[in-house]
Amino acid sequence: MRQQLLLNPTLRDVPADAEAVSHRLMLRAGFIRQLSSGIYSYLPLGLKALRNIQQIVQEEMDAAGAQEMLMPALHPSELWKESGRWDIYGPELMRLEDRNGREFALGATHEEVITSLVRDEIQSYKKLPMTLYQIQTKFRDERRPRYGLLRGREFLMKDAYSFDRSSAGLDLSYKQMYNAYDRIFRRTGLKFRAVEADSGAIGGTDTHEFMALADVGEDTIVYCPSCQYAANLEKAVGVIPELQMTAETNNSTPPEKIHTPQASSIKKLSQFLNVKPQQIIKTIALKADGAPLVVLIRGDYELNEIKIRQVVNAEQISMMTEDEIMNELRSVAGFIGPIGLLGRSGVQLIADDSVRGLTEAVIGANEADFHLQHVQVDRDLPTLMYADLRNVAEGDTCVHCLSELVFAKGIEVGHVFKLGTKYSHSLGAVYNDEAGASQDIVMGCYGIGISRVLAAIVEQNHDDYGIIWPHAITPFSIHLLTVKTQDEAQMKLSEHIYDTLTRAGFSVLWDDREERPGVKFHDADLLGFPLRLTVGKKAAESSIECKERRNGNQYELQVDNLLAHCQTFFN
Ligand code: 9G3
Repeated sequence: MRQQLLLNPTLRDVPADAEAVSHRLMLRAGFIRQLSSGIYSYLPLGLKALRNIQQIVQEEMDAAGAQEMLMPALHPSELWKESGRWDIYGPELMRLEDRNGREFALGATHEEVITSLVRDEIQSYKKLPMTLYQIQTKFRDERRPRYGLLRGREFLMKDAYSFDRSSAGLDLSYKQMYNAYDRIFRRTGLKFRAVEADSGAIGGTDTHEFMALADVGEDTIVYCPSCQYAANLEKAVGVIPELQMTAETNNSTPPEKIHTPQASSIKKLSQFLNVKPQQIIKTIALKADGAPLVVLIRGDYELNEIKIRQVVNAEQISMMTEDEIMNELRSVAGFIGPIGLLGRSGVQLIADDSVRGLTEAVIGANEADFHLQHVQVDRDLPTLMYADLRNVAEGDTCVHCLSELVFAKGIEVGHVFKLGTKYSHSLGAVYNDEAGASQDIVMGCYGIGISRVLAAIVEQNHDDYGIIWPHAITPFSIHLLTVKTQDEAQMKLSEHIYDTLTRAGFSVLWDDREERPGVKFHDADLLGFPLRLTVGKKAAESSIECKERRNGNQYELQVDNLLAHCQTFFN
């Protein structure tokens, strides 16, 4: 491709609201342009990179035995009403009416569509197992689209759905998709980890997220550097390190009330009493589906709402208001404590494991500006119920091998779920088994954010000068620069190189623009193709200059050795 023909508007500066480096670089390098908030056009270079990712996904999906198809983006509301999700999702589900006033949703995901299709088209057990997939535009009206392609309102997703006779069958399909995802992300060159995750609103049991490691990532993952354990913080478990008991523990001292004016936070209390947060027990007043729930946790840990929801089997968890604390607990916000609350009718009290066996602990006295100290949990709170309700924290160790856990930020680029019969049951997708009995089909669903993968790759592959494309994804393999386009020798040699490499199957972008050399070198670094070839003053000696974008290596090369060199460099 000759660059003077290419639509590739590079920029020196980008809008201030482009916070993520991948957003800035893809705008500056002329890969994408924003049409509206969270909605982007892919310019030719952006589309080439996107298509390369898509190609890897298709190859691995097909190799795993999945069949590609394409479903509509316009979904009749009836389907979403049948699954019950029309009312569950709020403004995030984009809705519109057709000319006859019929309601439609713009597809945010396709469980309803695919399950209704399988319901109508598959009846016999002989057709199972089957995995179908598509690569299609999804619409989700995010409240805060941000970071360019990382969180858009219209994005490209590969979504696959598996259909099995039994949960044992689903386990095999799930494993096959999981392994295909591992191959896909390895081929893209992404640094990633598959982590145990929470299935969230979609329901189902097992689920794993594939996280690309990046500081801009909105998820926190926890992994063990020694064994395979890895989980989203939402779900991660860890071993609490043994406390070095500083305070002597004379078991005789009963809980003693102490005046702690305005010490309503852990920090203030810890400073006022000169005790470590590990010795303070936080008492947090919640509402679980409306019912009062009091949770205890050690002062240096944070509550994990998803774990609480699962332990008490509640849908909604919220903080009690100050009034509710006063009226329903007859206590004072910031000074709530378990002693005196226990046994109060209707108040469920549960403690995180971090509270077990604490001695010389400090708790709220259920009175403004007062706390109790010298609390021995086993002595003073003998009937406490315990559960894992906390976010694991730095310093916790691996439950499998006791190595210290590592925390990292991640971008969710893939997500695999075991759905079970949630959709097949609500939509009536059944199959007839050998005995002719009707059985619910067992489903799994598997997503990859194709456009998000593109941005994640840029997040992990750039330097101060621009993008550094992995060979498997780069829009062009070679960037050929002619320093003086008026110089006949340089143009002739450039043409020869372009033809030779193109015929040999390399994708070459030839910068034949009437631009100063500096501009060409700058743009080549910004666009980030793996190998830059420069035809300059040594053209007469059939010598060109090569520069490898990733490691910066620069060297001269005789044109006769160029083809062999490229074959070595790219293989
Ligand atoms: C919606 C809207 C947003 C959504 C969903 C539905 C996320 C929704 C979860 C999934 C589950 C899997 C198939 C591919 C892999 C992920 N956000 N999810 O269901 F209506 Cl507005 O999409 N779907």
